[in-house]
Amino acid sequence: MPKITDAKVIVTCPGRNFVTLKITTEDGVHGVGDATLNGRELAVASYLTDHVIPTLIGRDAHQIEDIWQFLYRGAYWRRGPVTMSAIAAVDVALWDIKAKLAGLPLYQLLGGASRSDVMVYGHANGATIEQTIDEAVAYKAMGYKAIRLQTGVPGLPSTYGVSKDKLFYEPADAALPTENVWSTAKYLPTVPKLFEAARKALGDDVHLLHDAHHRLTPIEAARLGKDLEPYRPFWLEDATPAENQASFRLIRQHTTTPLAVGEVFNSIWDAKQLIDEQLIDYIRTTIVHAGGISHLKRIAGLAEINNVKTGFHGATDLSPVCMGAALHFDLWVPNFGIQEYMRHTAQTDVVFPHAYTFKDGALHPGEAPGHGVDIDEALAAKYPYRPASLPVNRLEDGTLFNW
Ligand code: GCO
Ligand code: MG
Repeated sequence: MPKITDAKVIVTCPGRNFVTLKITTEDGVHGVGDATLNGRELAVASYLTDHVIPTLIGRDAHQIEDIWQFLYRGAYWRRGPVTMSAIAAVDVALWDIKAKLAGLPLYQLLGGASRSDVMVYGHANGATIEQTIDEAVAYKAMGYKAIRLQTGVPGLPSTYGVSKDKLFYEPADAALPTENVWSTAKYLPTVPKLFEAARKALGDDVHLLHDAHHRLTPIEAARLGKDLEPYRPFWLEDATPAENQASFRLIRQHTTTPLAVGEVFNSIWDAKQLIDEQLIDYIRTTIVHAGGISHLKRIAGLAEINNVKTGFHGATDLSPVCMGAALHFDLWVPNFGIQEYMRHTAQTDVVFPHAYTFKDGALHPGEAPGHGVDIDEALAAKYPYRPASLPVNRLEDGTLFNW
């Protein structure tokens, strides 16, 4: 058996913080898993170092399922983003090892390729509708077949999704949370205007997406969904906070705009009602925050029998390790929908050498054995952890709201 002899957590900040678990077997084969939880990185690092790693040493690296069950059931305290990110890191590192030992790219172990490559969506954004459309035109010229549109809201000093840098978006912008201001009344009329302008400029042969980032009530989300229908959006994301899954019944009754939810979910239980009742069209759970490949297989299976497709979260705060693992999953999963792709900075890309490549609006995970992503430890050590927090959001009268 390939016995686990070493495991360690590497925290690095090549432009932003990433937490990586590296597991090594007695034959010297190693696997890596992403454990990054934006704004709460050190909590997962400690969970792994203090509570998980000591239990891994000496185990058979091939027993992925048994180790997953041990970490999930064995903790007694089930679920939660910290626990599930830690479990995901172990799970992905072990799948990486198994595929390397088999001499196969990971997607072959999952069941082989179901498609030639993985359609991704990029992020066009700007302070005004005109700037956002210019960006979207540039994305189309880069070959993207699907583009997310976010724009500044007149009367609000800053808005979720509008970045300082092009190609990257980094909301964790200060050591302590910065404060944003929000007005749903100002936002709601802006988005249909953005989509109208986008269809005019981009035509019909491109998918357009939008993220409401948990800011609407169900009836407001229903209104927005209806208003966007003439422009045939690919999806409206996180229309309303999803702790109360039944909220989506109301949205569903009123609009045919497809709905996507799940980047903050960490287990199948967060999505069960949404999927069972076919209240959503795309499930956005990630490999890193929802228990790894082993658990996402279960979520995707439930989704498949309910006509829900995958549309995994792929923001810059998920490391290239997560992206690599997600791409193998996407290439295999029968009910694939789309993959989010926010590019990493060049600095991040060199710390995490990777086999995946972008071409014609799609990514391919490559043919390297394992998931094809590694970490350059010497380079990683040059970028020490820097505290960074996600912003908070207040209404114009000061009431704390959803960011
Ligand atoms: C997305 C997400 C991100 C999150 C970020 C938080 O759709 O990509 O909403 O932009 O805000 O991942 O850490
Ligand atoms: Mg989102």
